[in-house]
Amino acid sequence: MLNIEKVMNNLEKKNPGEVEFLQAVREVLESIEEVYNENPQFEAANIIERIIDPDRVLMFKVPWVDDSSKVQVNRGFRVQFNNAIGPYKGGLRFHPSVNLSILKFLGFEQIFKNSLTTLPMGGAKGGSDFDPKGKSNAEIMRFCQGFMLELWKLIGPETDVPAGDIGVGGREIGFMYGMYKKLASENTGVLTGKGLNWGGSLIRPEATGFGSVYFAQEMLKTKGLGFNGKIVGVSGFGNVAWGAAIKATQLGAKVVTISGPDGFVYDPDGISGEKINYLLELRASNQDIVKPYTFEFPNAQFFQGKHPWEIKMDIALPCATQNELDKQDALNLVKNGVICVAEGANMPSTPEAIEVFQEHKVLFAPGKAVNAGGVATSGLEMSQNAMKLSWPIEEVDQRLHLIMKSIHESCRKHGTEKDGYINYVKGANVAGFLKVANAMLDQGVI
Ligand code: NDP
Ligand code: 2IT
Repeated sequence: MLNIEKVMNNLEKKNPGEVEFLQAVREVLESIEEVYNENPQFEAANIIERIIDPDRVLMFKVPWVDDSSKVQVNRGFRVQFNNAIGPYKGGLRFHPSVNLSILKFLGFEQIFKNSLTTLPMGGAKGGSDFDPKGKSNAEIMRFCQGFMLELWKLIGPETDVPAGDIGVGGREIGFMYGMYKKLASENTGVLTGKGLNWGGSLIRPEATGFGSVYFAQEMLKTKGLGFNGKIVGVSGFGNVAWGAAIKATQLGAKVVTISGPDGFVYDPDGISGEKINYLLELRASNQDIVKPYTFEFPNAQFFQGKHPWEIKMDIALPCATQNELDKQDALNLVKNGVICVAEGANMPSTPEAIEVFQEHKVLFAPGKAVNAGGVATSGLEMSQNAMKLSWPIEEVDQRLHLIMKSIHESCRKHGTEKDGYINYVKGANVAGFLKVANAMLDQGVI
């Protein structure tokens, strides 16, 4: 029988203070307890202890020279968590907050997310505490090259395929790919999110946001609803927020918020058209702020240091970062009649916030299901690279759409409760876990 408290106590002893990692593991254990106990073969093979420890962690130093010729030092990581169902796969995050706890939580979540996509990909994550804010293009290039000088030893198109995450987009992938290619003397799909002229896939930049909205569409359908005419609140103003705003607008919704670490912007006219393009300019400026949006579009209001969740909205899409939506935010959303909360970011809602949504029977789905379209399209990029061809936009979009529908179906199958309410947290964790755990059983103790 699974003794969650015992497992968590041991894990805490081994990983002291790793708050985000412990939070992610507890959520999965609580969801899978029932199915784990029903299948004694999992306990016999000690699947739990084997799945909550990463296969390996690489930590390395990245010295680089800034524009004033000063030598800077950052720390780099790659956490290879589990490769039972395919090569390690997951993004790289460059943000000053990056530490082992955050990368282990993200790598652990990635195991189940990748399992849900239907594609053969294991779970990994990596990154650095390097802060891209205010850095020149040349500094970013030198850092990315220094980072890859260490990382290349551990990765390869059939072993581990990194991609982007916070602070890592097309530009950084380009610099890292260039260095990998030079070191490994091979031109393969070792990173995803590549440029279209050198092996990238159409739709990959939009995929996480588009997929999140496709998933939310399926959630709404279970209530006979859709995006048309709905008010949508988005947080963040990065890659995921941008894609989500485009797709929600295409489906007839009005997106009224974006946010950054400085606060949030409320635009009652809707963030569409040229305003969405402006998000790209804001990100490219390498500044840490969304306030300038209100200088460009004066009908919009800026709320310093606040979260968008106090605004009345039908659909909430948190697309910024972990633990950005707390219990009070959830209570505000519920009070204002929110219908659906779909996590574009990884673990943006705190456990207390999730409880509020579930108690009030709000449609709520976790990042590992909702945002899986990003890594799924990375998987499609790998397939195209392996076949040495590229699919047209319609084909990638159609495959992405089908994958999101299939993930929704898995959540429904494993998460529907007696009263008909779909517990997407449980559904996603159970479906993701079963595939990986069964693969581990098949492959023996390794
Ligand atoms: P970006 O770097 O493009 O954007 C991240 C956004 O979140 C920015 O608006 C950023 O503002 C904000 N942000 C970052 N850290 C914080 C913080 N500590 N407090 C408040 N705001 C913060 O990243 P993505 O859009 O790629 O990633 C957003 C989320 O989606 C992350 O949780 C990521 O793990 C997840 N995700 C990304 C996928 C992808 O394909 N890119 C796939 C699946 C999930 P600023 O940079 O100014 O701090
Ligand atoms: O969190 C994620 O799923 C990502 N950042 C995307 C990973 C990937 O390999 O495309």
